Amino acid sequence: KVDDTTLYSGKVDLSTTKQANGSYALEDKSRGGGVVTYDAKNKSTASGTTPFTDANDVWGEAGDNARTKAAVDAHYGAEMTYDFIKDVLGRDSLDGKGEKLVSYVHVNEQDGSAMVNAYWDGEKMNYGDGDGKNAGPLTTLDIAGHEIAHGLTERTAGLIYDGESGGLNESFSDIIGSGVEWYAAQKNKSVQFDWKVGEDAWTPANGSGDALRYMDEPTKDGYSVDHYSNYPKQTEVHGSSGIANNAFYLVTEGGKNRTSGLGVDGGIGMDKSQKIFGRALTTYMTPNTTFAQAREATVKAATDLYGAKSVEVQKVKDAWTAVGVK
Ligand code: ASN
Ligand code: ZN
Repeated sequence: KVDDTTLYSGKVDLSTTKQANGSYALEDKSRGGGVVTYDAKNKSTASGTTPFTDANDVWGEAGDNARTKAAVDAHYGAEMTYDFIKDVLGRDSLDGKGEKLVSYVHVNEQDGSAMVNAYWDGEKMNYGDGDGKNAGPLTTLDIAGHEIAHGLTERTAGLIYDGESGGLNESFSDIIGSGVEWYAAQKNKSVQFDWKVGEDAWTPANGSGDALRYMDEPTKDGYSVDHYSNYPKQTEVHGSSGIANNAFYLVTEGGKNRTSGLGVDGGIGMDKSQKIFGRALTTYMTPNTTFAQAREATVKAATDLYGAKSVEVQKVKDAWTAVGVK
C-alpha cells in the first residue's frame, strides 16, 4: 500500500517485515538477498542490527518517532536502486547474485557532529543527517543511487578512485543516481526527475533550487569541468566527473557542450543511455580505465546492444567528441 511518507519522495510503498512482537521492521525480504535499513545511532562507525520499527506498518506518520524519517527515505532509495539495477541494467544487485543492500542512517562525523555527506564503505551505505543549513538528511533518491552505485562499480569495473578512473568512478555514480531518480519518477508522481544531483537535500532553506552537481551544465557548481581540455586543472574526482556526466547528458537528451559548442542532435533517451553506460561499466571497464577507454567501452556496449551502424553508436561517439574525449 502506498501509505508511507518520505521526506523527499512523497508517499511510497515500502516493503517491510513483521517481527515476532507484532511490530514491523525496515527489512525487505522481497528483493534479492534483502534490503535492510538500520540506525547508526549517531556514531561515526555504523554497526548493529537494531531495526527501525513501526507498530502499524504505516511509516512516517505524524506522531511516529522522528528518527525513522531519514530511514524511510534511505530504505526507499535502496529499494528503487535495486529495482533500477534489475529492471533497467538487467542485473541482480551489486554482485549479480542478489547481494543484500544494507543502509545505515544517522551516521555522524568522528567529532560527533552531524555529517553533511553520505558514502559507500565497501560493504554498506552510510548516510549523514546533514547540518540542517547546508543540507538535510542525505537520503534523496539520486544520492542513494549514487552511493549504492559505488558498490556496483567496486564489484565490477573496480575503477580506482583517483585520476581519470576516479573521475569516471564518480561520474558513473552520478549517472546511476540520475537513473534511479528517473526510474522512480515513472512510478511515483511525487518524484521529479532532473539533471541535478542531490537537489532535494541541498541547502533546504534557501529555496534556490541549487544542487551538489549539474550534469547538464557541470561548471554551474563553480568547481566541476565539462571538457577534457580542462581536465588538467581539475583532477579531483568530483570535479572531473563533469566530463563524463556531460557526455551522458548529451547522449541522453541531445544538446551542446558549453565549452566546445559541439553536441548531439537529439538524444536517445534514458532507458537506452543507461543500458549502454551500465553495460560498459559492468563488462568492459577495468580499474585503470581512462576517459578515452571509457569512450571505447561505451561504443562497444552500444554496438552489442544496438549494432555497429546504429544511431545509438553514432550519438555515443558524438557525445564523447563534444566533451573532448576522442
Ligand atoms: N559523498 C561522497 C561520494 O560518494 C563521499 C565519498 O565517498 N567520496 O562521492
Ligand atoms: Zn561518489
